[in-house]
Amino acid sequence: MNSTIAKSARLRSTPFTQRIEEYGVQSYTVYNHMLLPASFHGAIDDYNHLKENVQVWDVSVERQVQIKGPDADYLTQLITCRDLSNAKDHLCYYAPIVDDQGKILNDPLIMKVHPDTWWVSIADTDILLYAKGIAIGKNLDVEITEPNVNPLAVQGPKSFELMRRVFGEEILNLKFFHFKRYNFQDHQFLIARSGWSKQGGFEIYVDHDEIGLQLFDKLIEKGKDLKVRPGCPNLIERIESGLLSYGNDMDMNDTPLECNLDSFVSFNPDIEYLGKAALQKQKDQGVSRSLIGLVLDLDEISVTQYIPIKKDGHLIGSLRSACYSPEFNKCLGIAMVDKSYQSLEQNLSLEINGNEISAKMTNLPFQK
Ligand code: THG
Repeated sequence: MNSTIAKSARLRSTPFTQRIEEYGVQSYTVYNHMLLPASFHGAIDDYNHLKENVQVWDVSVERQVQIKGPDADYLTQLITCRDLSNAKDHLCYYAPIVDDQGKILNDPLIMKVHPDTWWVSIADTDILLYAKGIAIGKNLDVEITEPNVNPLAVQGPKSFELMRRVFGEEILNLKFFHFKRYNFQDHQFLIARSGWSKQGGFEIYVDHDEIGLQLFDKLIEKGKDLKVRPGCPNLIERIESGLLSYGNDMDMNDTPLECNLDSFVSFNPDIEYLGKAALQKQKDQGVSRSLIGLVLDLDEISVTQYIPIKKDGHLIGSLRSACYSPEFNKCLGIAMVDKSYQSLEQNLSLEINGNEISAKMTNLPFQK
């Protein structure tokens, strides 16, 4: 199939789309109604390059839902099961958003960017609408907007050297999941030591289109000898690293406890959020299924929808993401599997795609 995506204003471009195209983006996916580059030189080439060098990613699709006003603390806590009561104004919090049944609606990073203002850096669902609905229903004094913020991620082992060249020595003091404001062309950008890879790096929250483009060009120019390239989140790298992808590995039929996100679920009696009672009940009873890693005896695999997993004719779960892993020289999968069928490190024969496949279950993240 050689079809392409028909672009329109509804399928939003980003301030960097023109550059991304000049640098030869091969394919896009759609995320938060916006273009997200999906490959530049093919998955394996992009993967190898990311693990050795540095890439600049247009991750404008990581939209910020801004919650501001006197009730901002209350509303932000109400929609997430993570305890934000002591949230610091220089730290990023991975914080699942859940509904009244404790099901995951999104898995953003949340940051308190000013005393009365939060940024919810969302995955691919319309959290602005959810937050507005709750604010209206509860008559809260908040303003909920999507500011013109378009993150650029600088990822890869050489990201530190590249960022040092552009922002100065001081950027190297920024610790993992901390954020701070740094100057470029007399403009202050909020920069976090974060990003959706485990190769090290930063995310720059670009809130000025024109200076943002100059910044993009400067990163490419200063990184020439570091072999910098425009890039994008990489399926293989993120599966090997155990980074979960909302909409792929989990959706609104799953709870954080079923997705091994227990450490981001608060049962502190002083914390109030939607879905807490349902999650407390599930915790007390124990989950009946959970996400687990699969190491598959296959040369290649591609998952574009949940694939049923059967054992002796019984449906025992679904395979949700998978790829061939150069690191493991096998295929790795992330699957939701009934607890009663989970057996670690044993070779099992599973029926996947109608074929009997030898698989080993293993804890996430994958260990070599
Ligand atoms: N950065 C920003 N916004 C985002 C993403 C991001 N929005 C969409 C999506 N990614 C949200 N999901 C994740 C999932 C995992 C992580 C970040 C965002 C992540 N996890 C670390 C890990 O699993 O090791 C750390 C988690 C922790 O210990 O707190 O980085 O990437 N701005």
